[in-house]
Amino acid sequence: MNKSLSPKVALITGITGQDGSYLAELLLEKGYQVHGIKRRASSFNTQRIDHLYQDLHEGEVNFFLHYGDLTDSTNIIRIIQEVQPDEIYNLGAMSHVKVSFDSPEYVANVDAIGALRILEAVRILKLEKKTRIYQASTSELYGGMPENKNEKGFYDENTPFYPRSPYGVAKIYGFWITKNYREAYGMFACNGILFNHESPRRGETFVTRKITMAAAAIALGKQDCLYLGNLDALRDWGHAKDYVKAMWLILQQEKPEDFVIATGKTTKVRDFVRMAFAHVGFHIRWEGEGVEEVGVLESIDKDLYKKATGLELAVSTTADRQGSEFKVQGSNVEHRTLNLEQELVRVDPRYFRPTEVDLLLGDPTKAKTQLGWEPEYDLEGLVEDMMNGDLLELVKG
Ligand code: NDP
Ligand code: GDR
Repeated sequence: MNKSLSPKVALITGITGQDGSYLAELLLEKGYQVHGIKRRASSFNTQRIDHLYQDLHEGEVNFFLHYGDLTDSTNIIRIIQEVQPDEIYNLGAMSHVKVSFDSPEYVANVDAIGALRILEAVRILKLEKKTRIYQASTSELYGGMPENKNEKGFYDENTPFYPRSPYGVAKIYGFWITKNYREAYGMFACNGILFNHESPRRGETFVTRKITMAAAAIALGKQDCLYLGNLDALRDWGHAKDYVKAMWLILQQEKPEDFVIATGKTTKVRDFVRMAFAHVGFHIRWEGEGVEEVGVLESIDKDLYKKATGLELAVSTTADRQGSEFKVQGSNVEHRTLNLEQELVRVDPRYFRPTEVDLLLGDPTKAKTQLGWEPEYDLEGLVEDMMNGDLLELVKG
């Protein structure tokens, strides 16, 4: 798009989050003027978008941040009035499923009524014909109910919902109110039903990032053990960079519709753990059952270790047989040893959820055929990207 002609204007809620930051980059690349809503916080919360910041005093600016909150309809209306967006991406949410059991009312306010506030602001401001709206819906709507899968064994656009957390229940309101405003007022309002997507920018308490950060720290001798909850949960994991492209495509269609975005493959948490550790040459063996289960360091491929970390792993005892101790050379911390047979992963029931979503597996056929959406990353590529990001942080640090 020629930037001297008037560019399309996008407003992103949740711009400081994982998806918001990648979407902002994508839209800026496409020549959009991008506005984002950020919350006031007592410490910095803009790390993911700091590289996009442009000084208002210097030249042409196409990236703007506004203070705001999805719980405050007055400020939502004011910002939308000021910005007059062509497209709104409502990504803002309390997005942690486990935490939603601790703050269910707040989640309802932000994730459910927040979506309504956006839709209603557009209607109040009579922007229904101008402004297209993307609502960040989720595979959590399905709740992983096995009986609801389609005949091929997937969850798709026609699968019934059965949410299993206050987060899922709040998001189901967001889904239906978006659909209702589309049908009632003819608004271009769409749901992307996105399955789990991750990246080096993923929040540190989601399971994939928790695993890659720990695998990197353990490999560098900076952490002893990783504590996890349900190792048998199955998730359909993609890369956030691919998924924000789908968000944009959904709003470029002729007709407003809802789309499932997924990879069509599912993997157990324990296998994600295995892949993350394998990246640094660590082979894990699982032992025991239930809360007693542990992931033990069985062997180390020192060449792979060096390739991933750039560091040597020297054996500090005679041979790398059972019980051998390794020294991580060049690692800038006091604690620097690793032992074969060391318990690298343990189960902590504190991370179990009162109701769990056991299995998620999405069918992206509609997105692939209608949107022409094709992900670039597979799971191996995702793990590699996340591990490299976390190793780099630690080696630098
Ligand atoms: P993140 O948790 O990384 O980001 C959430 C964003 O919402 C942050 O910018 C956060 O601000 C903001 N936010 C939280 N509360 C409020 C509030 N009260 N008012 C305004 N903004 C608020 O989530 P993701 O980027 O991973 O996900 C983006 C959206 O997509 C979310 O709605 C999520 O529920 C949904 N989703 C995510 C999937 C995934 O696998 N990542 C899958 C399917 C759906 P702050 O930085 O200040 O905390
Ligand atoms: P999820 O993501 O709940 O699917 O929601 P999360 O990474 O939190 O959990 C995935 C699975 O891993 C199991 N698990 C653990 N989870 C966390 N967070 N921490 C642990 O220590 C741990 N151990 C095992 C969980 O029980 C679960 O089964 C994400 C969020 O991004 C939502 O906002 C989004 O809507 C959905 O994905 C699709």
